[in-house]
Amino acid sequence: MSRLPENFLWGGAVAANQLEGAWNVDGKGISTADCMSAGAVDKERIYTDGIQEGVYYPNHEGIDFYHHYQEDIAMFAEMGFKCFRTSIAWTRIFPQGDEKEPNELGLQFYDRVFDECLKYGIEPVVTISHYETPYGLVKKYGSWRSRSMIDFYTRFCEVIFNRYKDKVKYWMTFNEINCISLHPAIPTGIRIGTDENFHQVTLQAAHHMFVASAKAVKLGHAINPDFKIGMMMLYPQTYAETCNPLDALKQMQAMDMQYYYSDVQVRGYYSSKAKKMQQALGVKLAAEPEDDAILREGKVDYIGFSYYMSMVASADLNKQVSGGNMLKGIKNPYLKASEWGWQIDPVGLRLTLNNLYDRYQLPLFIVENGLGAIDQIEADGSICDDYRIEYLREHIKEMIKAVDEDGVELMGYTPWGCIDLISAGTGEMKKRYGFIYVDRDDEGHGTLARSKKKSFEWYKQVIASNGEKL
Ligand code: BGP
Repeated sequence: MSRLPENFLWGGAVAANQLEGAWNVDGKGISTADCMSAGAVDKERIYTDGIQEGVYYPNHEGIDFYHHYQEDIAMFAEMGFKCFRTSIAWTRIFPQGDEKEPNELGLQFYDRVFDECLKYGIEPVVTISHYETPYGLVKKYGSWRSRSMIDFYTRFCEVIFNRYKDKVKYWMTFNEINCISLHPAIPTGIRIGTDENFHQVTLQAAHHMFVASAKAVKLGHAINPDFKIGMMMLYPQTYAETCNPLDALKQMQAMDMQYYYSDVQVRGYYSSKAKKMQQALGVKLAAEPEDDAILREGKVDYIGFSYYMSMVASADLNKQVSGGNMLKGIKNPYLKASEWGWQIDPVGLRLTLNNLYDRYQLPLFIVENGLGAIDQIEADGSICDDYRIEYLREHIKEMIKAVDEDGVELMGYTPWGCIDLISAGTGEMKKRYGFIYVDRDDEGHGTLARSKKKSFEWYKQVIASNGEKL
């Protein structure tokens, strides 16, 4: 007897910009992700102003999923995937972002991808905007700084909802929407000047994204009432460093900043606390009178989230550090960390599921989880990634407890990077998450051949047993 629902959506997750490659093929325009350089000396990537000669952009080739999707989806099917989370590259559909009519060749690519999934009974789960924005919109309008983005985004949604309404049921409006407050350039291309109030810029952009997301939800439901349209956030489970009430207060405030994003999308309004936070940060939102109604009418159907690690909050400001896609911070003496310093915390996933479900009472979907690691290829070509299996096994155990013992409503689980791809934070290939190895290195060399890691067979039995054989 399985402790998870029978229709539980096991699968894997990727994002268009990190694996498709073919960055300028079939009419595709340039996106912000196409302007992300490889990791520099400090390993953080740099967002360049357009594409510059002599700079290496790993996203340009990705793992060439654009031409390998059939082979890759066949391998997902072999593992028994029930769903596959990917995103639609906005610039395949609207190359500059503000065209009136979409690019038919771009639309056809996703027809092929979704048809291939459906052929195996794999349900596509689509992130509408995953860490990329058409560069044309950045240049011309300043990206999400501008309210005009709402119309470009909803037009994009209208086109893809209509086109794929019989193929795709599960959608998410923005990947890790709360990350705009950590690294705005990656998803939006927004650079914030030293003379600007960082929060004014990011929370104003977020307001535009909230309105756009809410409009998309309403529009999607009108096009197909069966659509399930969710939000997606990065969830940094955070502990107080000690039982000092001041540490507890810091912990609460750290989470308030994250809930700022989910509250609006789930509840459909800014809470009184959110408004106080705006004031305290010196933020004055420019909004239109209709925005309140739009937010109210566009509440999401479920909450998707990514979970990789947990954090520690301290009242001692000297201890707080954060940077890039990596949420570096205070060391938790009870936890081990990945090679990239991400603190591994399976119980934190159970807490996360409880926190979110208690707060919102909406179905949850773990749409990213996993261990980025350097894989060694043995002489016989095999890859024995026991560390990855252990990471996933321990997280799945806690996930099952949250469902079985705590009563959390959970739709599915899609580990990140089910096939090796470009790291969003560092641009590296060597930071791998996949069950499927891709022969490609950080300089872009390799045959792109796919092969199974040990975790491939392991995950296959996990799915076949609905989480009982771990
Ligand atoms: C999330 C992103 C993904 C993915 C993942 C792993 O923040 O939604 O796009 O990349 O993190 O991060 P990284 O690639 O930096 O290891």
